[in-house]
Amino acid sequence: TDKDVDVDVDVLVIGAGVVGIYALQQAVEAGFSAQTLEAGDGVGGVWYWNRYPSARFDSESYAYAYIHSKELFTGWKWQEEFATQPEIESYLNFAVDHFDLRGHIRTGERVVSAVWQEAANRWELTTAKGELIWARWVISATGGLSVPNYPDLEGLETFSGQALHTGAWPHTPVDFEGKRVAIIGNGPSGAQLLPAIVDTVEYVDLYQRTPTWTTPLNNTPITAERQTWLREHFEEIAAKLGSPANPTGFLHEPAGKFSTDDSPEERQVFFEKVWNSPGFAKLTTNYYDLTTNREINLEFCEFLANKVRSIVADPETAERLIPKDHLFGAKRPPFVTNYYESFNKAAASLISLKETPIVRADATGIETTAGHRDYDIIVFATGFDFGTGALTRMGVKGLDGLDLSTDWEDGPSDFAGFSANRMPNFFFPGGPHGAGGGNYPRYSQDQIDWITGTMVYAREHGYDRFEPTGTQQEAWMAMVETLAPLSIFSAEHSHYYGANVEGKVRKFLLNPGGRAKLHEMLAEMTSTENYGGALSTVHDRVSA
Ligand code: NA7
Repeated sequence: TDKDVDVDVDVLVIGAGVVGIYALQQAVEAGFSAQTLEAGDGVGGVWYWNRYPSARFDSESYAYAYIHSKELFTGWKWQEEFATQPEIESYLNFAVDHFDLRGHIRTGERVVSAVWQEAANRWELTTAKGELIWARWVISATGGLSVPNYPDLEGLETFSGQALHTGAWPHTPVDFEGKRVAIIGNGPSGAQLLPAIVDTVEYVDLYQRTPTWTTPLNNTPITAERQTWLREHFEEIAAKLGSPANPTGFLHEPAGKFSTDDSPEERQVFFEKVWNSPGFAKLTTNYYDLTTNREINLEFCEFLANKVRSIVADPETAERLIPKDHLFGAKRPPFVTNYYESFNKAAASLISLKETPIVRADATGIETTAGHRDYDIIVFATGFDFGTGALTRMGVKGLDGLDLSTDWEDGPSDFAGFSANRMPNFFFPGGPHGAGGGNYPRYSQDQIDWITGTMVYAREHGYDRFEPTGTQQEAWMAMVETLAPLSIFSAEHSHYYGANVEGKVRKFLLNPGGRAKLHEMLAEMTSTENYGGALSTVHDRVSA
C-alpha cells in the first residue's frame, strides 16, 4: 500500500557526486519532484571517498567544476589551478547549498535493488536501511570509478596493521608519522600519495606492477589577477568548455602542428615546453599526431625517459620507473608533483612486482620473492572496477526481470553511454561508453542536459517512457566497436578496457567517438517526434 512507500517521486537520483548533484539540480529546476539517495554520509562522491593525503584534481579546478551558473562560478574562488580534495568537497557542498538542494538529498542510503514495475510504469527501489522508493525516472549517477578494486592478496586478513584503499579512505585522519608503509599501485592515486607522505613516514615502499608515464602536474596558486580574469571571462570559458566541438573539454589551446612541422631539434624544445605545461596539456597541446604516429610517440617517450633518468639519482630505480611496454597515453597518465623526486629520499623504495612478486601478507607485513618487509599501514592504490562496477552491483532489474549484471556479463551494451534497451526510464550518465577520454564532467553535463531535456519533452508530449530501441542501441555499439581500435588506450594495460580487474571481460568502456559522435547520434534520435520509437505511451505499448 501507498503508506509503506518512503519516497514517491518523478526523478530519483542515485549518488551525490559531481554528476548526481548536477542531475538533481537540473531535475528540480525543470519542475520535477526529485530526490537523491547517496551511500556516503556526505555529498561529493569520488571527492567524498578519496580523502587520502594530497588527493587532488589533475584537471584545472574551474574546467572540472560546474559551468552552467555564472553565480556559482563567480561565487567560488578556487585556491589552486589543481585543487585538493578538501577544497573540492567544500565546493560541492557549497554548490548543494547554493542551489538549495540539501533537503532533496538523503545521505547514508545505499540502493540495494531497483526493479522495474511494468504495470505501474515505474521503478521500485530499496535501500540497505529498508527504505522503499517509487520513481518514474531513475538517474543512476553512481560513478565510473566508485567501486574499489582489491588485489587477491593471500594472508591479508591476518595483517595486524591498518589496511586502507585510497578510494575508501577513513574519515578519521590516518597518522603516517614514523610509520612503515606499503603503497600498492602507482596510478594517479598511488603516485599522488607517495610524495605526500614520504617526509613523514619511517619508510614507504611503492609496489609497482606496471610503470606509468608520470609527468609533473605543474600546479600553481590562483592569483588575485587570475581570479579576476576567470570571473570576467565566465561566458567565454563556459562556451569553450561546453562546446560539442571541444573534444577534450579543457581550455588548453592545441599546438596547431604536426610533428613533421618541426625538425628533431625543434621537437626537443617543443617537448620541453610540453613537459612544463599544466596537467592534461601534455596530451591536449602536444603534436596532433602524437597519438596516431608511433614513431613520434616513441620519441616523446624517450624524452620522458631521459627526464626520469635526470631526476632519479639511482640508475636502477630510474630504469624500473620507465615504462617499456606501452606508449604515452596508452594508460591514463598520472600528473603529479614530485613523484620521481620522492625516490631520491632515503625513506622511499620502489618494489617492482614483475621482478619480485608478492608471495603473501602476514601479521607484520608483506613477503615478496625478495624477502619480508614490516609494515604498520598497507595502502591499496589499486584502482576501481571502472565503468560498470557500481551499476552491476545495485540489483537492477529491467523489463521482464532482466538483470543488468547478467545482461552485461560479456561487457556492457548501451545507447549513448547512459541508457539501455530493456531498461525503461533508467539513465546512467557517466556510465560505460559515457566519458570520451576527456574532461569527465563536461561529458556528463552533455548527457544530463539531454536526459533532462528528454524528461521535459516526454512530459510535454504525453510520453511516459523512454527506452532506446534495439536498433538504436546496436547503432551506438557499432560506433563504439568501430572506433575503439583507433583510440590510444591499450587493451592490455588500460582500465578503460577493464584490464586492471582480475577476471573482468575486456571490452572498451569509453566513448571512442567523443562528444562529436555523442551529439550526432543524439540529434539523430531527436529528429523524429517519438525519438525513433524510443518514446512511448501506454497506448503505443498496448497496441504494439
Ligand atoms: P588506476 O589508475 O586504475 O591505478 C591502479 C594501480 O594499481 C595501477 O598501478 C595498477 O597496476 C595497480 N594494481 C591494480 N591491481 C593490482 C594488483 N593486483 N597488484 C598490484 N598492483 C595492482 O587507479 P587510481 O586510483 O590510481 O586512479 C583512478 C583514477 O583516478 C584515474 O583514472 C583518474 O581518473 C584519477 P597496473 O597498471 O594495472 O599493472
